[in-house]
Amino acid sequence: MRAVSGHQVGMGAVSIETILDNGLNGKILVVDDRAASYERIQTALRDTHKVEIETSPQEALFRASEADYDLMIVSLGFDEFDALRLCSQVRSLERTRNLPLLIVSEPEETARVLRGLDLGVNDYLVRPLDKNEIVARVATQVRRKRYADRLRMNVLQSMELALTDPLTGLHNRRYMETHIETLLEQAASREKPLGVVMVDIDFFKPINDNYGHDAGDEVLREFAVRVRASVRGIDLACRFGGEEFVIVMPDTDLATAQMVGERLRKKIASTPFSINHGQNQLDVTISVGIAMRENGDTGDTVLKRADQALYRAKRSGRNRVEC
Ligand code: GH3
Ligand code: MG
Ligand code: MG
Ligand code: MG
Repeated sequence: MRAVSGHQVGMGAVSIETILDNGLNGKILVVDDRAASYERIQTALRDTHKVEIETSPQEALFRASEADYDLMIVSLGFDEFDALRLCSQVRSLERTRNLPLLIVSEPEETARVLRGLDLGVNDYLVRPLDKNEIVARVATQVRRKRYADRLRMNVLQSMELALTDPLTGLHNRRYMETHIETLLEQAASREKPLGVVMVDIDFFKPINDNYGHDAGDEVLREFAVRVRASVRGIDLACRFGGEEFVIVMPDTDLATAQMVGERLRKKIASTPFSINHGQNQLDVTISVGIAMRENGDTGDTVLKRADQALYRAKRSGRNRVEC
């Protein structure tokens, strides 16, 4: 079987609220191998949706997992293929499990329709197909899909917000405290080193006192930018408290952790911070304490040793790295 390229209808200028609420302009994949059948569906939907046709169920599954469709319409009348198998595959794949499914059946196929509904098919149409019914049922599914997507997005966003520090965009302490336990377990089971780098800005309170709280915030934001530029993707950088930051570095030995700490210290001390929207330049330094994972460590114990090293860095004059 050969894939037939779909007819596509331009979306035009439509407001997002219109798109969300009227169930129009859906991206729809029709899976059917008989031209007379899919052409009828295509004709009914072509003015209000972007319709693509696919004659091969295997291809359809592939396409649905690659692109974000709003609906898949599957005809039960496939000659050589169990269309319900396609439906159950769509439901079992991670990438497609939320894709709405609408099946098209013959009047005598009630048993298969019921099986389809059991498999998680969302709705069905019975031949002969009525144009208005196609349009109405498709709109319902497209609308539902968009509400579900929006809901999922909101949930993800609020989870993200609860774990992010709003000032710097770094992870917050809560995120770090749960995540460090996982990283420690992984490091222990793989017998790999793990470094914890704790950083505190030196004499930060005078910055607030002399230049104002907003200037202090600017320093914190710029500091986070420099931290991000200094760590790898697998490192976990977080704002631990007011002007205190922690970087957890998996697969990192002491020499490397010291190098990272030293590089960050230099990066802060060597380039002044711009505050009050560029009006003033401020020299800032940091003190850094490093601890390495030991057997039996919890997040608390390794963070405590990093904090003690940080305290030594402060005591011995600041703007330095201790471990
Ligand atoms: P040290 O070198 O010993 O670390 O001295 P320090 O002044 O940096 O330490 P201290 O702990 O006395 O002061 C930290 C200050 O950080 C006090 C607090 O008001 C300020 N701070 C905490 N969170 C924020 C914030 O979100 N924004 C600003 N602007 N200041 C903050
Ligand atoms: Mg302090
Ligand atoms: Mg400080
Ligand atoms: Mg502090």
